[in-house]
Amino acid sequence: MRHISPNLILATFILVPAAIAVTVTSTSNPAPRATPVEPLRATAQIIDLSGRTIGSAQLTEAPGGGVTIALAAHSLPEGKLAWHIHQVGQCETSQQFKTAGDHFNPLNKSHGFKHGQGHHAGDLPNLNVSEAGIARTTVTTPNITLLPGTTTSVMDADGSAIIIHSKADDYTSQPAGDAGTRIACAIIQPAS
Ligand SMILES: [Cu+2]
Repeated sequence: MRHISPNLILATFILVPAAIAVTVTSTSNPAPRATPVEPLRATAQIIDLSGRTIGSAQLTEAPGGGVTIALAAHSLPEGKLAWHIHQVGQCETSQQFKTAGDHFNPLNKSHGFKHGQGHHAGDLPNLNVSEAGIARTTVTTPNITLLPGTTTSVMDADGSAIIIHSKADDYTSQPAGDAGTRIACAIIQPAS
């Protein structure tokens, strides 16, 4: 007959309930997990020079940085058109959208993807507008953020706007790519 140490028996009684207690504790109180964070979002309603809504853009902070802009608009002239993020969140039809200011350029670069000292944070690749006047695009620009308090944030004190122009951006001419007049405007606002 094997001799069982009284100490081992005692240890079993003490340690087993302790192990159960630990298990119960860890189940009811799981290790802290990263709280699922909703990506930052913004929205922008696009108006033309008569003040009529012709589309919208949805902006979403991209997981790897930057902002994805999904734009859909109609009643635009066919062809390639410039569009940019401009400095100020104002779309005044009576001012031909000029109060939206220049291109969003917090890093003081030159304009244009083809410029040696380019490009503005607000620069975007030209929009393709169909024969029916419809533009639909989704682009991710690494050059801006929706995170307030960041240098390249379009959600700054005076806001920002998306402007669509009457001509294509040549990606080199200063200060705005020889892109013609401003034909549509959208104030970027936090999505509710
Ligand atoms: Cu512009």
